[in-house]
Amino acid sequence: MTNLNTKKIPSWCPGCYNFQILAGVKKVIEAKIKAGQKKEDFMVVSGIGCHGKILDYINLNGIHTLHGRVLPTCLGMKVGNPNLTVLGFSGDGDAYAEGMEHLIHAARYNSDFKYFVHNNQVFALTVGQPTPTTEIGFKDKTTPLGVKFPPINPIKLMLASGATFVARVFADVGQIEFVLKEALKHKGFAFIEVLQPCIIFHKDEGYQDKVYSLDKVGHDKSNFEAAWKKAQEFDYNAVEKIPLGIFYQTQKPVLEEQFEQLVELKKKGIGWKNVKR
Ligand SMILES: Cc1ncc(C[n+]2csc(CCOP(=O)(O)OP(=O)(O)O)c2C)c(N)n1
Repeated sequence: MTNLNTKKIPSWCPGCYNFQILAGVKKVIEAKIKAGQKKEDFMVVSGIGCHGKILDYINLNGIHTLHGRVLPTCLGMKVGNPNLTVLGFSGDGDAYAEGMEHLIHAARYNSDFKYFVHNNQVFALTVGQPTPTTEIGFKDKTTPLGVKFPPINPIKLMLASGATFVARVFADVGQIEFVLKEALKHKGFAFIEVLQPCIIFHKDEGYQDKVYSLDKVGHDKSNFEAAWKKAQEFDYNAVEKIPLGIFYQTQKPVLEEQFEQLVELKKKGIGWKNVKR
């Protein structure tokens, strides 16, 4: 894992689960590069927040974009050069609050890029305010009376929006490796939620003791109804058991294959200069 390192010293808290996500992503990309892909084939987009620093610590091209705007930036990259492997990284604030409208449309458009949401159930960089996936009753200085509204369920939201790859993993190197490898094999938009408990601003919910693998219970990821049922087992509020793995995977037309110009661009290589308009 040497050539993807940067000289930046991580400013994440010691023990932050973001380190696990970073390590898993680097391992997979490093292997792809060893197998012949070029470093220049990859692009990383990150939002604003603790998660967003991932681009500082991984030596690949990319954009540390505006808060909530990871998805349109990824889409722009794919439309500009469909040959790129684009990986987007958001926090739950970035993805489900300010960036929410993009999320629904990203699932609908099915552009061929991969999207990780580091869900720590708080706006961590701004010191722990509640996000749309924070549990009822959570208190902080901005919400002294406690959160009153039920959290959204992003897995259900993505299933309902037509996403073709919907997964949830825990922030563990091995799980990140597994899911990224699968997502890269998938043709289309891949939504990957990562449970990434914030060790400073959110109480420890003991998620690690409550998770189980969908694979091990014979979940059929091609079955939408089964995925919908599994998605309801954890509502980000009361925690009893948390299914992890790929909830749903299907094949639908990919955005880049639906425009003649993009198909041509993909064949010819990089840049609009190659396309007759
Ligand atoms: C347009 C805009 N709105 C709000 C902010 C303030 N802001 C900076 S970081 C942040 C919190 C990010 O939280 P999240 O996306 O959950 O990421 P985390 O820090 O938890 O990884 C916010 C609200 C901003 N920088 N830009």
